[in-house]
Amino acid sequence: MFQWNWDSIARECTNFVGPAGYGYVQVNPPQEHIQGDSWWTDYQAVSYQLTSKHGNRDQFANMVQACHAAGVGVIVDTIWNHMSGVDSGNGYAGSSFTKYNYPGIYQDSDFHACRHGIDQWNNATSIQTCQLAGLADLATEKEHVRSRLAQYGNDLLSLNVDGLRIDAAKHMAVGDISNILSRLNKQGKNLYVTQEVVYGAGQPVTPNQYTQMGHVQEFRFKDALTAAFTGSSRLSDLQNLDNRGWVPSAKANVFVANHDTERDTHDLNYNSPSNTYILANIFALAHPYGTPTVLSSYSFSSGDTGAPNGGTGVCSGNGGSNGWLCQHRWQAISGMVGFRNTVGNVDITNWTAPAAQRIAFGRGSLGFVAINNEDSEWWMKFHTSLPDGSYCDVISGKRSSNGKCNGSTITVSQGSFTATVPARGSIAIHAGAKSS
Ligand code: LM2
Ligand code: CA
Repeated sequence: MFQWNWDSIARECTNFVGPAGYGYVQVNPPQEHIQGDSWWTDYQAVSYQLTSKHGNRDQFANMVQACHAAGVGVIVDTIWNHMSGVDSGNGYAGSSFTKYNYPGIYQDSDFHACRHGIDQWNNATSIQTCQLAGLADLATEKEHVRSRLAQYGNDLLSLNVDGLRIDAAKHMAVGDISNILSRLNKQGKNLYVTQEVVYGAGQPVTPNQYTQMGHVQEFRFKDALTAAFTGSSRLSDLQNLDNRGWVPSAKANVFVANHDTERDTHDLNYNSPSNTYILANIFALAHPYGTPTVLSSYSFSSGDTGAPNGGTGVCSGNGGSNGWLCQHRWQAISGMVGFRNTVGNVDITNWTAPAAQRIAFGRGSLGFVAINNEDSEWWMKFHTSLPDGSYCDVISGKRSSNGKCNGSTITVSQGSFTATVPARGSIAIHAGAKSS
């Protein structure tokens, strides 16, 4: 829920996120940050007070409670690698600081001696002890720094958060992250951890090195989807994703876009032509590889532009309003969340790919999806293990409370069905959305 403030996330958990079946919301960094309107001020930590442009400590705690009441866990974007990158100033809550001195928290000796940007991407020491985007790099091997970061993590846990996204994990040694995590008072909680380790060809710090601490964001999944949906590689080659040297499926956190990649013109985002962004999200939710994250964000003309509507997220129906996109509500995406929850971790069955940009596959007797990334309709007889019966296509609509589909209905008979998959479109049916 990129740049949504705490009060609006609390409402959206109740109104949509919980009922749609999402497991978690991921929220932006809640700690005090430098002043300024851009979204990225969040990533320049100034103190660990939970006062930020997204709300205060009480609002944060209330959001966690509201999301829990809706059956949704809260994952917090957590910055352990660095503090700010500006010479001096006052933070959002008023704390004064200089780049290497945060009174009462850190002093100069708590930062790495490398005081310039990362300049050797073939050298782990440079990647992990020099400055990412010029941000003062914490000496995460030091006792004081580790204990202070753990104190921050424990404060979040005391407010009942369910997971952490570890920002810039690649820029911290594995041993530093595992040490800090070992200090957290989980009290029996199965804390979800997802680590941002951007794969870089030939680099010495790799995503696979981080799997012992939790999930790792597998950026190669996003790269493969971008290539396939833009036509520079074949969609039909994406059946088996577990034999490519990526992090093992059970450790992979995957996505089509995150808040960084949606600002990169080489990647897919809501402006991508020919419905490719939606089709790629359908693929990510349909394919068993990894644990998918759906980005919900806002439209922007400049990459720096901060949230619309003062950070209060608003959606209506299956879409967004006031500048918010509300991707999590889009029919195809929320429909596929139901699909994912129904099919669980059942393997792919009945894979068929009659053309490079046309694929269809089942998930055993629980679901079936077809994706047509061509500019013409695709009519076909599909073989499926779904039991005979009528199913709501969850891409074009949903199952209403009266049991009828408000989109198209697909009837399976004796292990097959015929359907027309729209140009640059998709159909998906599952056992949790039968029509009566
Ligand atoms: C991340 N993951 O590792 C975040 O996902 C990403 O959004 C963060 O960068 C980055 N790491 C640091 O946490 C963003 C943004 C940068 C921005 C930083 C810090 O993409 O552009 O850098 O947050 O706010 C900005 C300026 C940059 C300047 C820097 C330091 O854009 O020009 O560098 O602040 O003042 C001198
Ligand atoms: Ca570092």
